Amino acid sequence: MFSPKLLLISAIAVALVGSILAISSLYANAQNDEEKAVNSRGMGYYQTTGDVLDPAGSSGSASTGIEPMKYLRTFNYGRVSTLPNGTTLREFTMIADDRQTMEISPGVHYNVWTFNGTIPGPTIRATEGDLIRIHLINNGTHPHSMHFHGIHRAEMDGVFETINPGGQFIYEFYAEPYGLHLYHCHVQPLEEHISHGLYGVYIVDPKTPRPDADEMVMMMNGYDTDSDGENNFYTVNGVPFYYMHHPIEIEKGRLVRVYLVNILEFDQINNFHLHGNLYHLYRTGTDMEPDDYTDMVTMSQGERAILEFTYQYPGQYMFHAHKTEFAEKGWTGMFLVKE
Ligand SMILES: [Cu+2]
Repeated sequence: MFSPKLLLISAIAVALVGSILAISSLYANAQNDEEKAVNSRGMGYYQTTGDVLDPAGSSGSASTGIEPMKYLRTFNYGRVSTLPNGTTLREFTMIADDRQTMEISPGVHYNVWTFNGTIPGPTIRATEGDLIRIHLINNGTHPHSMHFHGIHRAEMDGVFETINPGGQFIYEFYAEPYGLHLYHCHVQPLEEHISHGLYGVYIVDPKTPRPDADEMVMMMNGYDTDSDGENNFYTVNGVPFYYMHHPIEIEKGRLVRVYLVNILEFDQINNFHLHGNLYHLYRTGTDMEPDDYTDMVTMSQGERAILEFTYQYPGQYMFHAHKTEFAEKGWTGMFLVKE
């Protein structure tokens, strides 16, 4: 039904169309690369993340209870007064709740368990030797507690005295030693109480303060949104990919100090890799001499470290878990170094 001549003409036509398509697709790719290069928010890196949430084009967070940019540099020093013996008293009210549902990632609603309505809970900060008084109120439907890392009496450890719904408890202890610590609920099953969000950072400053720096807190966590004992999302400071959409602005030549804590449930390890730079690493922050000068630190649950670095060159630098699965499921962010 087709003549050989007609077949030849068709073949040439197909080849021509093919070449045009190939050339235009090359042009489109070049354009895309150009767009990516000028896109200050680095979007487009995650176009093929499969069943993992793809945040490109989304706002990054619709939550009110999880505000990574606000959380990053907010330190709570408590209600301060001075005791007759001269000791500084810092009082904090902490309200545990487990009834809220929050959008932890665009379109993903999850039953969050919170201290003071946020994930992570407020960063508590004091100076070595201060007396800390925590008023815990349990507004939830499960028993909860607060277990602080650091040195304190056994009855202040938050393990045996679980606070029932509607109950209250006062924890009191001295801030020691200086360093980077954390707090979390310690009620069984522990993995349930931690994975739902009952944790926060606790910083004890040395009496002689550390050098001036742009200070920030980073809590590495995850969410098991389908309750199968494995995380579906990984984040730093509560929202997957948040700092890819909202890079953390820092100044060239200025010392940056990151208080980095790992609370990740279910997975054995987590880590932090910095691009284009190395940092001085102070494990647990309990010594003023660094333990390492590196761009990689790996931590198990409960481990923490202070990271100090200064960028010499302006531009965008990623930081992320050097565990590809975590990075691709949300644990990726960006520093924007400005002149
Ligand atoms: Cu709890």
